[in-house]
Amino acid sequence: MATEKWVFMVTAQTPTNIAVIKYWGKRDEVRILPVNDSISVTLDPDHLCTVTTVAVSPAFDRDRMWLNGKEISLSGSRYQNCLREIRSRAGDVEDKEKGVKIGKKDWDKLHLHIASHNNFPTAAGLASSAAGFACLVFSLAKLMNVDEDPSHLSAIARQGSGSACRSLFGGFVKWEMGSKDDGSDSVAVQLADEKHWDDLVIIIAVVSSQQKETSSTSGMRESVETSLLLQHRAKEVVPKRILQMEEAIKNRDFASFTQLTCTDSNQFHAVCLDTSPPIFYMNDTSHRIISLVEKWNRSEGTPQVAYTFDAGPNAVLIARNRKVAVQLLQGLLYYFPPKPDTDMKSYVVGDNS
Ligand code: 2P0
Repeated sequence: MATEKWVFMVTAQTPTNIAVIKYWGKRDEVRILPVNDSISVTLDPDHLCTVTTVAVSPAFDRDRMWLNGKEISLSGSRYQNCLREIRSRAGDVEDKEKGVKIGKKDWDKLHLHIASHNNFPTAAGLASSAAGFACLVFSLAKLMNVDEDPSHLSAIARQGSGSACRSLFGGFVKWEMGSKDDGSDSVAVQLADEKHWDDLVIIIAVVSSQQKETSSTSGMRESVETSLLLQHRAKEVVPKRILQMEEAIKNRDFASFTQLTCTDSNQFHAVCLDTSPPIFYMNDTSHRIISLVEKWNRSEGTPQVAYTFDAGPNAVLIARNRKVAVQLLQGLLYYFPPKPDTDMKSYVVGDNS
């Protein structure tokens, strides 16, 4: 390593993902190991995403991170676990022009500066931690020349936030819960790439951009401790649903996809209600959106739109094609006209048509 001052930087952009079969509940809180498999769709990288720049320099005296322009602490175990795992896999990096060579062992002595931005509300149930930790791990892996495939990187991102492991791939992604205590087989795998089903259009109706009252981490802990429905869901329901969803995705079977997606979202929120004390993530507007979509799907005779809600009131609506998406947007704007400050704004994301 040369002694003169230099900085190496990498910038990466990572989209968030939306689960169609939900992760809710951990069997190991430290390693972040789930009680069931989950399946998600990764959004178009140009829409809801995190952009992270990581830099290393001998001029830095400690690891530091800024999130949306504000410095945050890196002392928590989730950040520490990701940094440790990445550093332990770092390779040699050489820049002949700068005359700098960083050897594997040097990474333990060098410090990092990390700047991360979300282009959507943080902690409002739009999976900001998923894009955030996936982007952090991916950009660090590039900076440090980590020679691991995305599934191995996903096991590191998982230790930052469970859902983050699924954002290392595009398209449809399964997070396999794994069975090993060390979590080495709790990884994400791609089921189908982003071109496989590119008729689908995802619309996110932001019902509220406020931070949620119950974080996912504490909410799922309370559900694991108190909800009998969660036990039934994890053991009896999800394993069958995962197989059915894989089949629906493989065959681009929108009717089955919609039935499974909506039912799974509703069961996840039923688990939240079955938790003591109960957790309410959806609000009246969320319920009205569900009724609207259900009525429309029934009136058409075949499903046109799937809905799913995460740990917040915002609706993720998946239209079977662009024509349906246009009709859906018109319906949303008619029934939920935006009002200043309190309104519901609609964003079109994942328009691949
Ligand atoms: C999911 N959610 O599968 C589910 C559905 C919210 C509802 O993954 O504690 O932020 O960091 O592992 O990943 C949100 O949970 O929780 C989540 P941690 P995470 O997308």
